[in-house]
Parts: sequence; structure tokens; C-alpha cells
Amino acid sequence: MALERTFSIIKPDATERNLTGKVNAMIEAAGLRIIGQRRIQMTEEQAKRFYAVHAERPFYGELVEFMTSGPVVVQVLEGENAVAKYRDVMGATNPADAADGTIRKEVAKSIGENSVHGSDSQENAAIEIAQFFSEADIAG
Ligand code: DAT
Ligand code: MG
Repeated sequence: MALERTFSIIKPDATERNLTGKVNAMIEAAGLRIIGQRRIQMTEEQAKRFYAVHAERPFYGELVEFMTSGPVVVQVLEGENAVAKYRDVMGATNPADAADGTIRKEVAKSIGENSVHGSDSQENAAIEIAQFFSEADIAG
């Protein structure tokens, strides 16, 4: 199978608790390679655009506010089956439903403050990577 890329965000609840290294260790232990990484303060405009698919959901305002509440680490991950593999490593959206050993089970605080984002398809991965990275800032 060919190498695939996915897009990841370590969210403000995790950076605030100094858990970037712990999350990265779990990513790397799963065989995913961090081939691009940058720590940024997301603007409201960036967060709204990134989560535009959820614009009609009742939690959209809260989600945008949370994603801009502190620094995030945006990442490009590479590996076999990276999109599906990272969704497995992350665990369910609600940490109460997340399996043992997943990032959200180990680290997340709540369904809203759930520590990590990962793309849900190869198509969205490409769109999301392009929102935050140029090829010059990725080295596989
Ligand atoms: P995921 O991040 O697992 O892909 P999603 O795409 O359905 O989940 O939702 C995007 C984010 O929105 C999610 O990580 C946290 C927030 N969210 C989702 N459902 C929520 C809810 N019922 N209440 C509060 N925040 C929610
Ligand atoms: Mg999603």
C-alpha cells in the first residue's frame, strides 16, 4: 500500500497542559511519521474556515472559540493508511466512548475539548494540509 498523508491538530486543551510531547509519542509509537509541524495561534477566520462543514451545528460557536483560545500544533502525518490509522490512534470524538490506549481516552477532557483533530478522508486531508502548509515546510 502506498504512503498516505493526514492532517492533525493538537488542540488548545492539550498544549495548555504541556502534552504535545505525549501526543507526539503516541503518534510515533503507532508508526506514523510527523513530516510537518508548526505551533500557531489560530485566528477566528482560520478556525471558522477549517470547521466550515460544522457551521450549522449548535456547537460551532463554542468550537471556534475553543480552537482560538490558545496555541495549537498543526501537523502533517505520513504512513501506511495514515488517515484511518490516525483516526484509530485518536479514538472516538467523545472521550467517554474512546477505546483504551487512544489519545482521546488518555488525554482528552470532554467531547468539545478533545485534544486532537485528524482528517476523515484522503480528500479532506489534502484540503486541510493545504490550508496550513506549503510543500516547502513538509519533509517526508
Ligand atoms: P472528530 O473531531 O472526531 O472528527 P467531528 O468532526 O464530528 O469529530 O466534530 C468536530 C469537533 O467538533 C469535535 O472534535 C469536537 C466538536 N464537537 C463535535 N460534536 C460535539 C458536541 N456534540 N458538542 C460539543 N462539541 C462537539
Ligand atoms: Mg471531523
